[in-house]
Amino acid sequence: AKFAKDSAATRALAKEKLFNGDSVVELREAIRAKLVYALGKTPESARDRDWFAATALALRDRVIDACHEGTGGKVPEKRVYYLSLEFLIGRLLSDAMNNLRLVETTKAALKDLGVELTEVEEAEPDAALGNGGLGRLAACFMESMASLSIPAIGYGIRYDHGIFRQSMEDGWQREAPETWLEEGNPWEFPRPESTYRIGFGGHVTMSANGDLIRRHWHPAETVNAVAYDIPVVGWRGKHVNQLRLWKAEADAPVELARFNHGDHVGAVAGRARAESISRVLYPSDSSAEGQELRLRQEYFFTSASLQDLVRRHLNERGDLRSLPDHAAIQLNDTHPAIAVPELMRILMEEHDFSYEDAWHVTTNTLGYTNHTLLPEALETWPVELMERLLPRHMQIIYLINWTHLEEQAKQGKSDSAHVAAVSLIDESHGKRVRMGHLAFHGSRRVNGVSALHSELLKSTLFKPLHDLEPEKIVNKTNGITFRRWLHNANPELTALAVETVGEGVLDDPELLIGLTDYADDPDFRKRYAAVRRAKKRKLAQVIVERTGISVDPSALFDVQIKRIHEYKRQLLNLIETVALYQAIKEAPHKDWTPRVKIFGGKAAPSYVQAKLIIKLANDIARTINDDPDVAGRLKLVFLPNYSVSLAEAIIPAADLSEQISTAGMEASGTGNMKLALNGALTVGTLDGANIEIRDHVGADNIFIFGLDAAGVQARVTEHAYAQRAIAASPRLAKALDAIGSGMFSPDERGRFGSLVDGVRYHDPYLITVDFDDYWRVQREIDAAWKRPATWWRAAILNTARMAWFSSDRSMREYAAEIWRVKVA
Ligand code: HBZ
Repeated sequence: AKFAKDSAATRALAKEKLFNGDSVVELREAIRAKLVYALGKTPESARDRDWFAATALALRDRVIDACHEGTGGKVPEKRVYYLSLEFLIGRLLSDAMNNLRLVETTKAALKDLGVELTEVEEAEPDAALGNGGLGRLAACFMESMASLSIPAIGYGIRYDHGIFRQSMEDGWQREAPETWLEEGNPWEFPRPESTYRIGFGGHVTMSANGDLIRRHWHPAETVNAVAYDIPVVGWRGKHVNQLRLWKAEADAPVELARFNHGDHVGAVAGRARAESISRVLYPSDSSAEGQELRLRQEYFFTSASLQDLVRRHLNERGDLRSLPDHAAIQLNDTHPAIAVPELMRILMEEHDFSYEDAWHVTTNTLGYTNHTLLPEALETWPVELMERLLPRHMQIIYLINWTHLEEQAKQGKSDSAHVAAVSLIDESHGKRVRMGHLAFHGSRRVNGVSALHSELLKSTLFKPLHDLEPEKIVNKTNGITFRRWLHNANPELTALAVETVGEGVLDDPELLIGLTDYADDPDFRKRYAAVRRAKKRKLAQVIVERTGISVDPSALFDVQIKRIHEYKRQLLNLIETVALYQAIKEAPHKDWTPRVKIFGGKAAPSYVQAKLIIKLANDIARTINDDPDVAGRLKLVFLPNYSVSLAEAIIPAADLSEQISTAGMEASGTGNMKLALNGALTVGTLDGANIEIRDHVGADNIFIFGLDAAGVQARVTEHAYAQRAIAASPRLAKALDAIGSGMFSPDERGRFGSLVDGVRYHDPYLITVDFDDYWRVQREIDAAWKRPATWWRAAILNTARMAWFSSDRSMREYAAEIWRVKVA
């Protein structure tokens, strides 16, 4: 390959030694070498995807250098193991470049090669190994732990197919498989030497050795778990952690006996069954999947991870009794809760621990984070399925439960109501293992993800267990990594912040508070608004490309982006849109505030109502976007295939952030934090972390409406609350009539009948009860938009006061109060 000429920019940058002595020329030649020698392409034939892979490989080398420089092979005092069935990490290139401080260098290096960095970034597929908030939280936490130099390994599954790709067909959601690994993954290192055998089924035998009775599990089936590592580089490249994802492989690729008998197809059939474990992410974020394959996934990755960390601990320390001193294992929801009996099994069966000693080690090593109170999302597994798939674990669960209930009896608490409430087994509809109770009981600390949510854990879901151990539940309010959600997603706003309060703000988000001094400065307001305007122009372009709808960047961009779920109340927003549409049509000459309502989010493929809500959004859009009576005042856009990278485009362009869940139902929310940090004003209920956001940004700079959690709890006990609310609100009644009678679905007038009837006669999410107050606050927002000085002041104060919601803060709190690991 011939050498490109150094551009002027390259010559300027080449003089600085930027990182690890890397100059533009060195990086450029490294990228070229990867393209030619690792990928076998020529610069002339390379596609953007090839340039992406070459760039990723060149940067990965630098991440590894940073890794070796940082830790220098030292054994850390204590490691955090974050077990999660989901890591929604998105694209990694801009993360890696930014944290290595190589953005400008990479841009110049690629420019010399005749390639645009933005095109290369766009060619990276999202690693979409998660559904929503829970998976994205795990990704933010991994980045923050690396940035804080907390030694950590994230453990999960290397799904071949992440969350499905969503498209719209006549306004209906269609799902297609996602194929992020199709062209390989340049970030990962396969580690076939770290392979573990995972057993399923079979039977348990006993043996006696003197007084000691031992039990041994003989699985009927084994599957291999093979490690794939993705390095996670922290801020300024000071520390690198690993995300270790497990791939399922058949124990023996072909059954030789069958193969030799000529049964060539049968010989590989078992392989498909084994490998199906890491094939696909379950696409539901709101109801526990009762399928056997799901339990297999949970046990598969939990067992592999525990075997791996036990082996590492033995290599480093020699004795498992000290595990709690050197390892903290965090369970991200109950998906890895099988860790409780699995760690017990490993200690008792493979390392001769007594039950008591094993219990001591287990309960001093595990921590459990709860993310939901919704009953349909709480995992329980039929005892019969557990006995068949994990017979030894079921025995251990019974043993743990027996010991637990004996302890209650000793304290004189053996009445049947109490026993039923604290037991690990639910016997009310067939016998089922309560995974939340199991995780609670097996952990040293249990945490909720916002102040309200943690209090509700104590007073509702875990009340009976909390009363027994009042110190166990702690609150750890969620956070977001500012590196991705401010610096990378909004470099323009970041540059303005740096210029205003200094470069230190990149390291210490608390310095954002310095922006408060400029909230009343008209010149600064103008610049802040100009950044937003530029982001809105870019988003408008994305919108027209993906939906064909053109929107006016000077309108108020009103954004609701999140999974589609009834409790998140996209339907409340849609009904208000219809009411507004009707109001505009009645008084077309009034001075309406121009709005663009932007929705994005996936519905679980089996969630009928959620999919109907998407269709309703698209049907309303079709009607109102073409109506000349409201032209320029109201538009509705449903952006398909909402993802991490789409969020990065939408969030900096949002003026208004819709956080309108029924109070008490959204555990925390994290999109609310991303939007407020980027200066969108929140319209929200007193739910989840919205309450804490209000406390930080100030009640004058957020729009709160509706019932609070106590109000909801009281109202649902009242008779016919929905009918009464509708009778009291002609506006609501009219909007519901329009939807129910087919105004937006002339091709099928009854399409939304069930949706509207659900609201009229049942309304478990209290849409009717909150509607009028929502309408009121929205009109207040219309008025606020017409006073730009106060609007932009409030927006600036949001950005200035959101520092506390950095996931660095969350991770420091976990480190100090749950994991007991030191942070430098
Ligand atoms: O976890 C979300 C909560 O709804 C949200 O309020 C919170 O901010 C976030 C992080 O703490 N929960 C989820 O995202 N849950 C899931 O994605 C999920 C996935 C598989 C399941 C159940 C839930 O089986």
